[in-house]
Formats: sequence, structure tokens, C-alpha cells
Amino acid sequence: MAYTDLQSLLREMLVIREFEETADKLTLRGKVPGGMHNSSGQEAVAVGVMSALAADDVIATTHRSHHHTLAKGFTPNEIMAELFTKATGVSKGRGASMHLGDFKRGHFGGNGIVGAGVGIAMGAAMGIHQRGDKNVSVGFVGDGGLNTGRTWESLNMAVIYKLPFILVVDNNQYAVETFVGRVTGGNDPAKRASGFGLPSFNIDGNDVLEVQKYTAEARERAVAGEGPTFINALTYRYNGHNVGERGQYRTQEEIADWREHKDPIDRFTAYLLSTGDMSQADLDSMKASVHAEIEAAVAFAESSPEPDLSTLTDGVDSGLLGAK
Ligand SMILES: Cc1ncc(C[n+]2csc(CCOP(=O)(O)OP(=O)(O)O)c2C)c(N)n1
Ligand SMILES: [Mg+2]
Repeated sequence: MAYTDLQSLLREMLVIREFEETADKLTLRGKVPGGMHNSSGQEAVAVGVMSALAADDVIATTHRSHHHTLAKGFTPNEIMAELFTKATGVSKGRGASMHLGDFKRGHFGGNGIVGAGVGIAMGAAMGIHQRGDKNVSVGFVGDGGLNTGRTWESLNMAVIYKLPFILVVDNNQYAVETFVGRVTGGNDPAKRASGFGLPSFNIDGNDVLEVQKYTAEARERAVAGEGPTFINALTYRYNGHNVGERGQYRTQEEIADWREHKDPIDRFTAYLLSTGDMSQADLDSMKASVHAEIEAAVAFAESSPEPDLSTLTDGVDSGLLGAK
């Protein structure tokens, strides 16, 4: 089935949700070495941002990066295989869940250092600026990373050099067990950012079209030489911080409220059905094709070979993620 642009946004969010819930179960069964951070609930941030970017724009992300990486156009096969640390994985089985990326496809990696993606993305924006390319670089950070020095040092650099940079806070409201409101002075991220002298917005991160709109406008400003934008996208993480963490620091009522009333996929599905952009039959066939795609990714990962030990140091000297 061919999908319209709007339908494709929904399909990508469904892919992410099913990928994450499947990978979560496989992690509990011991198939994913090192565990993983589930992004269920945060799909609209990833899909909204990425749908407003050009294919050769750059992103750098965090430890919670499957949704960003899938939305950037990487396949469930190569990401699932990486989670299984197989040779066919996007980082050739050497990176696992937190180190997905490929410089050649504009993905400068996830990593385990909270806030580091912002600095990396700002550096990439500096490169784009110096070459005079008409691209943009997006740095993702969590609400926890909103309180690290590097985030603001990077933003300051981006402002003074007018870099083509977008800082996106994937604000799921918790840093492990800590609620954002308890640790964020001023409790208004956009107001804090605006003090650095750039357009700054708090937006609904569970509304995929709102995220797309703000990102598209930020991109337009960036490629026109007008500098960076700060976007704080409010969303919610449904599962524990990482697989196996039970989340006793928040109430079941709070989780149920977000799942039942604010879910980004349910909201967008209802919108598409109500406007006639999609029929129930289209939705059913889309869900079936997503299910088949994720099942195939698991089979691909299961049947892929382990990395060959003799290739262990290949590409290390070049420092490139995904280097041959
Ligand atoms: C510099 C640094 N400090 C602390 C940690 C430990 N740590 C790992 S994830 C995390 C919470 C991050 O929260 P947030 O930025 O909101 O991202 P989320 O997990 O919600 O996606 C912390 C404190 C770390 N990995 N790196
Ligand atoms: Mg968080």
C-alpha cells in the first residue's frame, strides 16, 4: 500500500512503538546484552522532528535513541541486529542499544553520557556553517540533560556564531526517578533558553504535527543564516528508565492518564480517521504490515552472525561510527 505523507507519520510511530515493546520483551529474555532504554510514548517527538528535516541533515542523540534512529530512516532490521550485537547491526554489533549511528547517513550517534549529544550536534553545526552547506544539525537531550553545563555552553556557541542548530529537549519529565519540576530552576525551559537570545519554545511533544511545524520553521531560519532554535517538547515515558526498572517513583494513575488521554499515536490516529485522511481498513492493513516488519526484524537479528573477532579494530582509528 502507498501511504500519504500524513499516513507515513502514523506508520513510523507505530513502527517505533512495536519495535520498542518487542525489544523490551526480548531484553527481559536475555537476548539484548546490556539492556535498553524504551522510548514508548515519545514517538511524536522523533517522527515530528525527523519529518521536517532533509535526509542529509545531521542529528546526535542520547542513550534513549531507538525512536530517533528509526525516524531518521534506519531500518528495524539493522537496529534490532545491533541490539542483539550481531555483525549485521548498524554499528556492526560493537555498539549495542546506546551506540546506534552512522556518520555517512547524518547520524552522529547515541551515547551514554547525559547531554553529550548536544555538544556533538553543535560541533556538526559548526562544520555545516563553515562549509556553507544548506543543512541543519539537531541535538537531542532529555530533561535531565537540560541541567548540564554542556547543553548551555553549546547553545551559547550556536547563538554567537549563528549556527544552523536546533536543540530539541525530548522532555519525558523524568531523569531516572527524578521529576523534572523538582530539579529545574525556574521550571520553564524555553524561558531559560530565551535568555541566550534565540527563538525558544515549549511545545506539545505528543502532537506530531506541532513538533513537525516548529522544527520546519526552525530549519527554515537555520538555513537562512538566522541561527539556532530551542524546542522543549513535552512528552512522557511509559516504561521504566531502562528495562527492568519498575518506576515506583510515580503513580499508576499518572501513567494511565498519559497512556489513555494523551497518547501520541492514539491522538494522531483519531485525527486521521476524523478528517478522512485514513479509513479503518487502511489502519488495519497498516498495523498488519508494521507487525510483519518487526517480526521480520527479530528473525533477521536472530539469524544474523556474531561479529568476526578479527574485524574488532576495523574503523577504530578513523573513529567513524559505522566505518568500513
Ligand atoms: C554525565 C552523566 N551523568 C549521569 C549519568 C547517569 N544517567 C544515565 S541516564 C540518566 C538520566 C537522564 O535523564 P534524561 O536526560 O531526562 O533522559 P531520559 O533517560 O529521560 O531519556 C542519568 C542521570 C550519565 N549517564 N551521564
Ligand atoms: Mg527524561
